[in-house]
Amino acid sequence: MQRIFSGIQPSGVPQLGNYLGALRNWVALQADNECIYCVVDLHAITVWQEPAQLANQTRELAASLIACGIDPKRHILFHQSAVPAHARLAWIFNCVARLGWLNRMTQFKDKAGKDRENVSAGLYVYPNLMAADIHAYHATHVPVGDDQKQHLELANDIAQKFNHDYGVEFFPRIEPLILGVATRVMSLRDGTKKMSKSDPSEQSRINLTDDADTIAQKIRRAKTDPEPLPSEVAGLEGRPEARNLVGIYAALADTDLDGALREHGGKGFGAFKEVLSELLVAKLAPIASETRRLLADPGSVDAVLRDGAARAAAIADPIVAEAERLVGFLKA
Ligand code: AQP
Repeated sequence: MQRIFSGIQPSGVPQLGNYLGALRNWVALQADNECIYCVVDLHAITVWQEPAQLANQTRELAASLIACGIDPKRHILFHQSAVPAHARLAWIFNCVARLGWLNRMTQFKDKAGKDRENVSAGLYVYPNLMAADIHAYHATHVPVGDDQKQHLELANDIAQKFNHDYGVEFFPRIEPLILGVATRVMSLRDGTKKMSKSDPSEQSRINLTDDADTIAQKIRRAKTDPEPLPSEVAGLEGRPEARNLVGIYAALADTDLDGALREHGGKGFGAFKEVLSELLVAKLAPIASETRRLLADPGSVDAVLRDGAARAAAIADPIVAEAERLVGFLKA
């Protein structure tokens, strides 16, 4: 049994990339592992979140996760701000990580863009908090989308430096689990840009709460090129939008790019988009309706999170207390 940890930000409604790159794998990993899944609200406020909405988004995301198949009874589901161990260890890691390491983080560069001077300091040290999230549980395996690979390498560097500086073997190495065909789902409007819940364009993504008509309309309007689909994967070269739609289809149909093209190669996008919409609706509509059902009783979702936080703290508190002792903090 491996201990798995992963998180998702309540920075909006979860989107198809979150589902295919992460959530679907989170669900599958529950069969053979001890899983700890976290709605990372501390991470979310690294960019502005309306206070009136953040609590709702946290609850709604938790409901979506349960609707996707996360089992909060057999595993742990909680929100990050309810377990102070994350912030305590993150501070220690802020003092272990080197500025040069953070300067290389491509997600910071992408998110800060040209406005570097004006983004929060939190956005810059985001990877240190992410390292703390994982190491606070001595988790060894972390299922994520492709975009988080660099942050996990940094989490290993931080653990290694901590162990070296304090002369211990305290934090274990972690392994990223980047699973499936759609490890990087791209925007429906621009095949070179990652699909994101915070993209200002609603048309760029499929939300896990979208109804059938909205899904069909977004897929119909998705950017494509005029050529029909190729019959072989090599024919997707230089066609990022086509590759993205075929990748989404393959992931949902439990096949690979070859399999999808064997089935649909030669078709025009009109016909292929129809098949893809039907598959999306079949897979996502049950998640949306279960999310709505759970949210009809918000108190019960909050109770799940409270219970998860107590169980998460019971694991993380002694580990973080030991890290603090190793650092030399007085434990009176
Ligand atoms: N487009 C994507 N394709 C595959 N995986 C993705 N993930 C996110 N987008 C894609 C994976 O989803 C998990 C949770 O992500 P997150 O909410 O913690 O942060 P993010 O990666 O920054 O996701 P978003 O949707 O782009 O959020 P915003 O817009 O708030 O920044 C992670 O495992 C991630 O890899």
